[in-house]
Amino acid sequence: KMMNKRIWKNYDLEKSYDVVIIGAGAHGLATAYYLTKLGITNVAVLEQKFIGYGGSGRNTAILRSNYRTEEGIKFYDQSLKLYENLSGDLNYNLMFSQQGHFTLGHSTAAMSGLVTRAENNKALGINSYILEPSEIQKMLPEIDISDHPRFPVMGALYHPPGGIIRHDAVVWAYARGADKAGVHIHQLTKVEDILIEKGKVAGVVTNRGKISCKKLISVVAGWSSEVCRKAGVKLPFVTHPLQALVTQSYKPWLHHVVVSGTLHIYLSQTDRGELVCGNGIDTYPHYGMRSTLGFLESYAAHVLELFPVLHNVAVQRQWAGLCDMTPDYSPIISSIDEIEGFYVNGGWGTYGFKASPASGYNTAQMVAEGTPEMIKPFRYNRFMENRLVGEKAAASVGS
Ligand code: PYC
Repeated sequence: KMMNKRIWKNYDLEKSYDVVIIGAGAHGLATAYYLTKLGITNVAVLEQKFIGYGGSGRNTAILRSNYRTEEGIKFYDQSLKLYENLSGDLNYNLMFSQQGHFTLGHSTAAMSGLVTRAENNKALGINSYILEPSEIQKMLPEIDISDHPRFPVMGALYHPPGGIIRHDAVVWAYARGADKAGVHIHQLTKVEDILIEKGKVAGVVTNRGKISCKKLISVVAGWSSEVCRKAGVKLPFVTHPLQALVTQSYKPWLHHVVVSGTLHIYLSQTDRGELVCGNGIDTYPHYGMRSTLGFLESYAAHVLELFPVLHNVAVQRQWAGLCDMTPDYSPIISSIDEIEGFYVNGGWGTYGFKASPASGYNTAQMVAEGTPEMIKPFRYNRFMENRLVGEKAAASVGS
């Protein structure tokens, strides 16, 4: 029964669905949307809070595909291409600005990592190349390119198709698309237990009642180990908060995304003029979502080394989100051999938002038709079989 009118509807909980997705962030909603494209519409998406409450609403909206491994590059390339057409597909203006993305290098070791990425990117058709400091200066006039900072800029990996998008709109648009095709999105619906009978998924117990299903997908960045624990599955996720901040609005000044792995910072400017800024994960694992003075101080100290011109900007808001990290800095997108019908999509670290379309697309394929080639490298058993997909050098500020 429909209870009110929004761009997605509220429904009573059905007793049974063909597929239940835990987590209504961009990945979960994209999975639901792409399932409907494959003809599977009897789907529920369960969300403990509200849609986009987790990482999808807390990230810094950066998109790029300049990864290091072949597996990562191909996957994020597919994601970026899906993003390029997403406003049209979902009929929703997502304000995707492909303004170009800099990863700065401040040491010979960092430059050698960036050169490897540039070469690997080029070999796979990704537009990404090395810039000299003088070329960087032309595109980022306010950057301090001198030898005065502790870590002078030695060069950059430049990736023209990278950019930023309106992250909330991505969540809303996928929610609307899935809803229109018949998916039930249940907010304030927390999964308390996972029911397994004779090695097969039988359903979930929620705070609103029990649901039977034969296929269950965990898509809960940050909370993956908690959800997997309910199914008795132990995977190598470790959860760290990642903090970010936004300044007041300033006239357009920064026209590209800038990342420095060495300084653990990144920044971009929104269409409204705010600077959106973040740095590395909290160094020890925890589930706290309060942002700290320590983060603010550390961000300010580091960003001023690059852009002294920012010494007077006013910070408006700061926050934290949860990242579940795997040992090789690549995700797990996998069926689980021990439990028929159970699928896990997690371990997105600090690089999950940009993966949302490809993550949803491939997860839907996996559930409907079997694991596509694109995501076979991301199966969970790679950790037992020594087939890691080492993306640490491309995780930007993930370490
Ligand atoms: O992987 O591009 C990235 C990123 C940006 C901010 C956090 N991670």
